[in-house]
Amino acid sequence: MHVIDSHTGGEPTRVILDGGPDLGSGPLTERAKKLATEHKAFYQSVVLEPRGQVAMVCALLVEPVDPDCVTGVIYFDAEAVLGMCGHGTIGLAVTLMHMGKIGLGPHKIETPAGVVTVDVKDANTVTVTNIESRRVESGVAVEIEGLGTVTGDIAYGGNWFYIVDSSPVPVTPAHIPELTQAAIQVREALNAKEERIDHVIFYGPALSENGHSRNFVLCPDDAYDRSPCGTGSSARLACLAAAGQLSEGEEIIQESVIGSTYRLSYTAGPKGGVIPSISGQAWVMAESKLIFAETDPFRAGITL
Ligand code: PYC
Repeated sequence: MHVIDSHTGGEPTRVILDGGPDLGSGPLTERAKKLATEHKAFYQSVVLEPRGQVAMVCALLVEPVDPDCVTGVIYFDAEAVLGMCGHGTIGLAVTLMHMGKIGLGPHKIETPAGVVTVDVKDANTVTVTNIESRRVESGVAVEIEGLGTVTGDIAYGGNWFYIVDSSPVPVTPAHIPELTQAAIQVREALNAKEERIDHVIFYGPALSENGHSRNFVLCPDDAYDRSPCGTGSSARLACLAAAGQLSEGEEIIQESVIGSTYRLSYTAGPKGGVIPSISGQAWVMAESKLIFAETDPFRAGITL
C-alpha cells in the first residue's frame, strides 16, 4: 500500500494511493458507509500505532462520481469515517501538487459531504471552499461533573460539532490533558441524549496579536486536532455569522491549541448557512510503502 504523509499546521494526513478495499462505484456517502461498517479492521491497521499515530487522519483516494473532480476522497481517523476533513483536504491538495497530478489554481474534490474546491496558491498554501455549513441549535446547556453548566452551539461543517465559546479550561498546550478530559465528558453527556456530536471545540482568547481566538478540538478517536480544524472552523463561521458576530467577507485568523493558524472567511450560502473559505499550509513529510506481514502480531494495529 503506497501512502504519502503530510501535515497541515501540525496535524498529519496520510493519503492512501492504492491497496484500499473495493467500495464499489456508488455515491461517496454509500462508499463511506461501507468503509465504516465493513472495513474497520482495514482502516485501523493504517492509522493506529505502530504503523500510524494517534493524531493521524487518512485520506483514501477513490474514483469521483462527478467527472469535474480531480479525485474522490474518504477521510477517517482511528475511530470514525468522516464526512469531510479540512486539514486533510489542504494536505491532499499539497500531496497531489507534490505528485504532479495538479497544478496551481482551483480544482474540485469530491467528499462524502459534497464537492469542495481547493485553490492551490503555491507548493504549500491552499484555500479550501467547503460545503455550506450551518448552525443548527444555539445555547445548548449540559451539566458536567466538576465543570458545572457548559453551554454551546451545535453546528455542521462537514462533521457535527458542539462549540463552546468560552472554554471551561484555559486553551493552552499545558492544559491539553484537562481539555481532552473535559471535551470527552461533554461529548458523552450530549450523546447520552442524542448520538450526533462527533467533535467538541472549546474556544479561548487568541495568544497572538492578530488572532481572533484559539481553539481546542477533540476528534472522534479522542485525539486533539493540532490544526485549527477545517470543518470545525466552518461550523464556527456558521455560528459567528448566525450570531451577527462576523460579516460576510471579513477575514479572521484562527489559532489552534499548538499555535498553527488558518485564515477564515465566508460568503452567504444559498440555504441560509455560510460557504466557508479556509486558508492554510501543509508540508509533505514522507512517501512510503506500508507492509502488512502475516507474522506481525500487530499488523492490525494496537487496539487496547
Ligand atoms: O480539519 O476538518 C478538519 C479535521 C477533522 C478532524 C481532524 N481535522
